[in-house]
Amino acid sequence: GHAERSPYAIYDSDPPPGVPVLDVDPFSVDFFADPYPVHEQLREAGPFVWLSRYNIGAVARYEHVRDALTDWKTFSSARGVGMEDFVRHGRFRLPSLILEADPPQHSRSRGVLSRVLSPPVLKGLRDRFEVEAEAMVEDVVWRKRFDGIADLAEVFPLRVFPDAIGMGREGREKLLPHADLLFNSFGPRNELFQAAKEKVSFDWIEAQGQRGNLAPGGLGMMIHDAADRGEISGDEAPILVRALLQAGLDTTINALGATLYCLARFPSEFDRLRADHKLAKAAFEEAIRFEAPVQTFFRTATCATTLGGTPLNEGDKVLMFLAAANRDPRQWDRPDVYDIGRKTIGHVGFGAGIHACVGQLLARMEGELVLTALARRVKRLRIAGTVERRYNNTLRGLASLPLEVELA
Ligand code: HEM
Ligand code: OVM
Repeated sequence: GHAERSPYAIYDSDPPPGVPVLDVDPFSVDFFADPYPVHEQLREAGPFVWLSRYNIGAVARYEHVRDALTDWKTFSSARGVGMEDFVRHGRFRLPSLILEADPPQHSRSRGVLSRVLSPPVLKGLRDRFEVEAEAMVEDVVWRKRFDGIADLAEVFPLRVFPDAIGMGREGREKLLPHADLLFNSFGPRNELFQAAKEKVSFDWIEAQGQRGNLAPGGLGMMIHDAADRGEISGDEAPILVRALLQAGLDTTINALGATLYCLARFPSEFDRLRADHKLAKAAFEEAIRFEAPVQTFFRTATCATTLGGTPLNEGDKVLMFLAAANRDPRQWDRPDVYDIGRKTIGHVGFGAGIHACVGQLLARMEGELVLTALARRVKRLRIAGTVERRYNNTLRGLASLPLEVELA
């Protein structure tokens, strides 16, 4: 029968005629525990589906996720990339000047952040990151048993990323709770969101972007330097620093965790990596396709249009299942196999189009360095305990991954 509405639903529109209606909650813990059967249901029901719990349309096939991602004129980010519509529901925080912006604002912000995260800048960080990756892997593998998340996936980005930004030492433990809240805020205001909200205050993260709280030479100060050159205004700089702090830590932690989890579950792929350390980048990239640490984002239609053949009205929100697109059998051979030899090009784990992750080179550098260090020191990797998942409305990742290693 027709489907109960979520207590957190904020829309009351009816589905466009003829669209398949699904009574699934893609923001529930049951779903997060095993999203894959539902992803398949979403893809197979049709090119465009209606989520009756939230009264929102969604796309889960590769083609249509990509269509929405790459048509920013029609599918705007400026009304928020979460479930809430900034126009109807207000703003949950000062909006991001990059993630939650359209051109021309987006183009200016993006120009600055792409230079701050460009290959020559990353080259300057690489040696430091490499030393830390090797030291950290050395530290952890001699123990033989460790937690792939708490002892490795979290430790490395926390050690290198806040330093690279140039933030102070104090309060770094607040970065992950803030990211947890922000990524929860893209979903409904459910229990996950409420629990995350109790842990943090917004003033702190905004203050971290101020010039006075940033070290010279860091990525944060480079954003202020761009303001001094007139590329952005002085008020915009701290909000762009905030973007890096909010987007750059939890994502890479979950991506590293995903790669370890994949390599532990697919030992043949770990053997391939050990045989050829040059596959470290591929192992990381395939884990991002396979696990999609960022699972979903929304867009808002700017005009009457169609998506997957379904008519939409101006102002309609659409949910894009990046994770389901990354395993769409219409696009990928053996999509549910983690294969570090496959061509991952075109996956949407970093998004696509003008909003495609501006930090992806930094993320990949972190992944490459940690996995290369691991491939050098470890001969075998296996799961040695209960794997625990961490639940978030947008991020997919583990809370605990007990590992046992044999040294090389
Ligand atoms: C955008 C994923 C790491 C900063 C995005 C988007 C995705 C994503 C899917 C697209 C958002 C959209 O289309 O609305 C990831 C994943 C990461 C990662 C999976 C790790 C493996 C990073 C890092 C940084 C960063 C390390 C910063 C240093 C950003 C920013 C945007 C973005 C600022 C907004 C770009 C724009 O709107 O033009 N990311 N990200 N991300 N990412 Fe990442
Ligand atoms: C931002 C921002 C925050 C979180 C994630 C993100 C994935 C961007 O404030 O711009 O991209």
